Amino acid sequence: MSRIALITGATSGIGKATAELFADAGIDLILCGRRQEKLDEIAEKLSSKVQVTTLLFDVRDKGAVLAMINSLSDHWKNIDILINNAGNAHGLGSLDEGDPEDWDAMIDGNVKGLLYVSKAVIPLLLEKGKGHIVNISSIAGKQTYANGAVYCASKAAVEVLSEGMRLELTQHGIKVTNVAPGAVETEFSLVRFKGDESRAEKVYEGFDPLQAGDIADAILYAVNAPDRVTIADITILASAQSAATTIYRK
Ligand code: NDP
Ligand code: 8X3
Repeated sequence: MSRIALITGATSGIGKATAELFADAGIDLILCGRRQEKLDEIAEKLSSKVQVTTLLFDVRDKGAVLAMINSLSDHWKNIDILINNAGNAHGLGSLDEGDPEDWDAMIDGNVKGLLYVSKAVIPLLLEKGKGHIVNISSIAGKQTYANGAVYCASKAAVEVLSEGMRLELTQHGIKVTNVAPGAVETEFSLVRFKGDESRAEKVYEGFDPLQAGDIADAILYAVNAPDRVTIADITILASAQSAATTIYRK
């Protein structure tokens, strides 16, 4: 029987690439995001391969998260895999000059949003007595950099939540994988720099950055591991990157 994966942030970047790879692997999909037209486009493309449904919600909206996931039919509630991927950086600035609205977006989305989605899905996995949660953290959750402290803090929280989930859920047959990518060329920098395309492009100039599909490959590897194997932590850097902010550019 095919598995069902719920992927947050499926409209772009890593989430979208994961949806595409999962579809190739025969995994049915619940695609979540805030842009319905993107969800529809991706769902239409992938529905020739697997069953697909979509949920429109902002992960920061606790009520909407719970209502939308609870609105799934019994068939779709039979979730095997949760990919907690939705998130972004907002701004790049010092703590004295940073915009508290950006801090709210990062803490509310990357941390509280991940918690709300997990709270809605974990009971479904517990009922099944098995499942797999993959949390998308970042190298920024392991290494703090100047002007990114709030984003780094939000991802450090994801690292801790992955550990906490593993401690609580292993006994119930639920695996937890933490994935920490380095620089991946997605819409991430465009969002961080509020639509400034030339600033976003500069982030990936002079080296070969990771592509979303590279992270999707690692996620598929983790969810395809045999029952006896838990891939607990995966850190993936671009080959030109030796640390969060150390990148060798030509
Ligand atoms: P993208 O900007 O391409 O994708 C972000 C996704 O998250 C979109 O689908 C967006 O969908 C969704 N999203 C963002 N905020 C919310 C929200 N409040 N509610 C619901 N959905 C939301 O970036 P990436 O693919 O790169 O990012 C995916 C994850 O990977 C993030 O958690 C990011 O922090 C992490 N990451 C990225 C790295 C990189 O260098 N790119 C490196 C390390 C980690 P929509 O706008 O439709 O809601
Ligand atoms: C995204 C990677 O290093 O730009 O999480 O923060 S980084």
